[in-house]
Amino acid sequence: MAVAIDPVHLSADEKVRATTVDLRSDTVTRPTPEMRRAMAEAEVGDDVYGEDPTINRLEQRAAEIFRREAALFVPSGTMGNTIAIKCLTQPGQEIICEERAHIYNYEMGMLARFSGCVPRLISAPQGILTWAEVKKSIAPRIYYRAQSALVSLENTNNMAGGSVYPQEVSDEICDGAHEAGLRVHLDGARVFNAAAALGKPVAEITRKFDAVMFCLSKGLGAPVGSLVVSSRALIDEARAVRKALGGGMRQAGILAAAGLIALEKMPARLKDDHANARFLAEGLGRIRGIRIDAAKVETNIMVCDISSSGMNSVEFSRRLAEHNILANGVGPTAMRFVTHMDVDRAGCERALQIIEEICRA
Ligand code: TLP
Repeated sequence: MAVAIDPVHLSADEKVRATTVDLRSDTVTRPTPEMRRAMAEAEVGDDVYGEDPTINRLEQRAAEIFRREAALFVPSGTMGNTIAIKCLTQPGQEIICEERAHIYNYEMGMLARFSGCVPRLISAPQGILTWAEVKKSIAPRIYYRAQSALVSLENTNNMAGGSVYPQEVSDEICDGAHEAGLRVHLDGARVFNAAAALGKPVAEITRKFDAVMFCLSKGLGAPVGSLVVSSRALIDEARAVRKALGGGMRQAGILAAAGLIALEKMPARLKDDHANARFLAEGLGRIRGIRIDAAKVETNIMVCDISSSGMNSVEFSRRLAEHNILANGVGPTAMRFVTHMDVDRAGCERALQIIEEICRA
């Protein structure tokens, strides 16, 4: 008699993980088998001595890809932004950014804490600033006003739903700011998503910025790490600031090995995340109780309004989690959904089915 064999050998934990659709962020991805192999085999050295060959290669490749003089590997996007902004400002100055900017809202007050600067916030539809708005926010040159030193843009703009700067808009801001004597930083945590949406190389869309921070550990799928790219002089200074912040990482070539795969191979697949996000947004748009303009979802992030569902975002995310669908509230009645390499089309379909059931109930 044939014996029935159960082909599934998952622990209870693994079963939950296998059925969970995690749409909280693209930071949740796990390294691919190829990344893990590269990490195990990475050649390493002491990076504080500049002797880690894998980190040196990653920094060199980042500089080449962004067509800049130099790059610096840092442990996180927050540290990358902190270092770049410290190098681009002096204490007592003002930094112009959009009101939803990550550097202002989610980086523990680092502008004040490490650079001694204050933010000048601008609200902008879809989170996309224009030169006309930035120009109006520049402090007049009066002795009692903190002087504007830096404009910081975020591309894609996370909390505005992953919106993308048209290149002419960011170019105009950079040109205008430079003419006015200000410098421009890019929080490009997801600049590869922006490049994929625009169909242009990252080097082209970032060429006018003084410094760019980008993350390997978001859509590109690496477990850890970000880079700052800029001129040789700024990166030399940035290396010292990184050390002062405790970011000198010794044999971190193990991390850079995964980062190299993220940098070389993963940008090509971001369009799949964008297609899944659009699919999810269109589905959400058809569910009663949810308001979203799917046509505005350009990359892998969407923020929707759930006020007419009768639930707040805490309740909504708790109900979703009961069905192993994870998503974060980003306001009392605003939910954010983020697609990434560990969520496929079937996962999006399942999420939509559960959201529909919850809203119907
Ligand atoms: N963003 C995280 C949260 O902190 C909100 C996320 O889940 O999206 N810039 C931008 C635009 C970011 O979205 C993030 C992380 C960072 C910087 C900081 O990166 P890390 O988390 O590596 O410090």
